[in-house]
Amino acid sequence: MSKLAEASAYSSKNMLALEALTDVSCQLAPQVGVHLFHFPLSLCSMKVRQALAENGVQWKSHPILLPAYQQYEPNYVRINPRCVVPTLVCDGKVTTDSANILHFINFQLSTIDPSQKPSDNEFKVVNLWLDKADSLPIEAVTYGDDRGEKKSLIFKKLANGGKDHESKANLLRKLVKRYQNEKLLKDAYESKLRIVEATRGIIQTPAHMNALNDTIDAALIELETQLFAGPFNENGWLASKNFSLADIVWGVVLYRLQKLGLEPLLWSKRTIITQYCEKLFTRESFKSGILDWDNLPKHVILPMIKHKLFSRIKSDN
Ligand SMILES: N[C@@H](CCC(=O)N[C@@H](CS)C(=O)NCC(=O)O)C(=O)O
Repeated sequence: MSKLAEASAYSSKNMLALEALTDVSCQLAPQVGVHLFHFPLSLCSMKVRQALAENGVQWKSHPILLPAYQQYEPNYVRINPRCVVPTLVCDGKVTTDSANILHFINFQLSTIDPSQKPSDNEFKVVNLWLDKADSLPIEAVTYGDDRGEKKSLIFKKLANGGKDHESKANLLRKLVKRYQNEKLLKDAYESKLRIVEATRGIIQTPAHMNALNDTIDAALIELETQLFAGPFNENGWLASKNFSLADIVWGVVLYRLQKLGLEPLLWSKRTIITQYCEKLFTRESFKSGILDWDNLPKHVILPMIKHKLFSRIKSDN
């Protein structure tokens, strides 16, 4: 089984995605203050919103409506050529890739007392757990795994056998043609098309999905072992005595797996993971960064419906 099938398309193991940007000037981005381009229910956006809350950073919200494919609009792609959310902009400078953004927030923007953060030594372990979470193939599981019996409605709709990825691929092919004379856009759409097609291939191949389930299973066994052996068992967190970025990313991953109805299959017998979830999900920053965004507000829903209708009419022409 190829690495591609087992890891996220954005994992450094895959080398499929365009390189992440770190603090790169962009004329099209807002020039003053901290801005986040994100989608309320996106996993990577959740991580970044919680990190902003944890680190006491004030920010302005720019919703990018994924179901309306706003992540492919030229003016957004000129800011984030990966055609994904989240994107962080700080005084006109762009940082992309959620893992990269988390580091940027933690080391460049944080306003909290360093004594409340992991020590330098602990940070090595934090990074290890960040990498493990980042390489999990959560997108394919979200769209392709229909084992969860108590899956929430919104995720039931997403698991449609890869149809969503087929629509995205069709749109991206049109965009590659339309913008063939603007190199940045053409390269961005081509790269995203390769990722979407690879992900669709995985979702639609049962053997790949089985391998992927095994990857998730193995990761949860490792998580359980670390919770027993590491700082969590002494009233600390996953990788360190103090709360860290590793807890943010694993909290979000576990929350997504729970929403997919996979908890009974994956960790109902691993009580230490349930205890860890309870501790994670009751943290204030989890509430403000994730739970408060769970119900899409009207100002997000209405433009999304309008955009869907409008773009359907446009693409029918
Ligand atoms: N971790 C990568 C991946 C981000 C990612 O996959 N974002 C998803 C939402 S969680 C997205 O924007 N999907 C839209 C699409 O693929 O069309 C990054 O931050 O660049």
